[in-house]
Amino acid sequence: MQLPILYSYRRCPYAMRARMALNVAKIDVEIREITLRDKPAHMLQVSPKGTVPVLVLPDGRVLEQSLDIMLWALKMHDPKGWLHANHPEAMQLITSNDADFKQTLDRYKYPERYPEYPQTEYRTRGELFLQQLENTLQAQPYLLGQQPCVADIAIFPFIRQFVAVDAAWFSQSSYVGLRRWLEGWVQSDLFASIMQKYPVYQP
Ligand SMILES: N[C@@H](CCC(=O)N[C@@H](CS)C(=O)NCC(=O)O)C(=O)O
Repeated sequence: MQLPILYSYRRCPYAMRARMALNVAKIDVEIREITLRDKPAHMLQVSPKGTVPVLVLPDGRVLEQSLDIMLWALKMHDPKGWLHANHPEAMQLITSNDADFKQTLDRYKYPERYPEYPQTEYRTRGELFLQQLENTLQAQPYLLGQQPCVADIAIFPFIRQFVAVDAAWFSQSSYVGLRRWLEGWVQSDLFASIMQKYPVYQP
């Protein structure tokens, strides 16, 4: 049986969330680990924009946005009810993450590329989103309530990256709920299973 092909990059947060949804939905895929500086010709042929993840289905359909891959996988099979939470609210949070927060994250990670402000300014801007999540996570274990949902999975890889810029700062910060939530995901079996290493795909 021909498996869907997932072009992926292990450390990419978008690819992480796609791999997590596919894993939970129990959809087997052929993972093709790429390097960003030398993308396979087939990947660029089916998805010329050149970002990962890209999912190529056996019938030729191509999903080239991580969120589309997540939603496609979970609509096929959602054993943990990740789509059952308040969908518009989940999508709103993901949009905030993917737009404003991701832009700030890039600046905080690479301040030398954005010298108009010091790095601390980018951290302060990112903290607007951290504080929003913290307010929620002080009152409940997950972003939309008592159970994890698609928003937790879609957002946590980006928070993980933000925190990794200055782990000492985060460990001493007042984000108690956020720390517990992040730690839970980072230590989860799910995360361990999608972070296993693959050799770079050789066509
Ligand atoms: N909107 C896309 C963004 C994906 C994305 O930007 N991925 C990065 C890696 S984290 C990428 O492939 N960048 C292309 C490059 O650096 O050449 C999605 O959600 O899938």
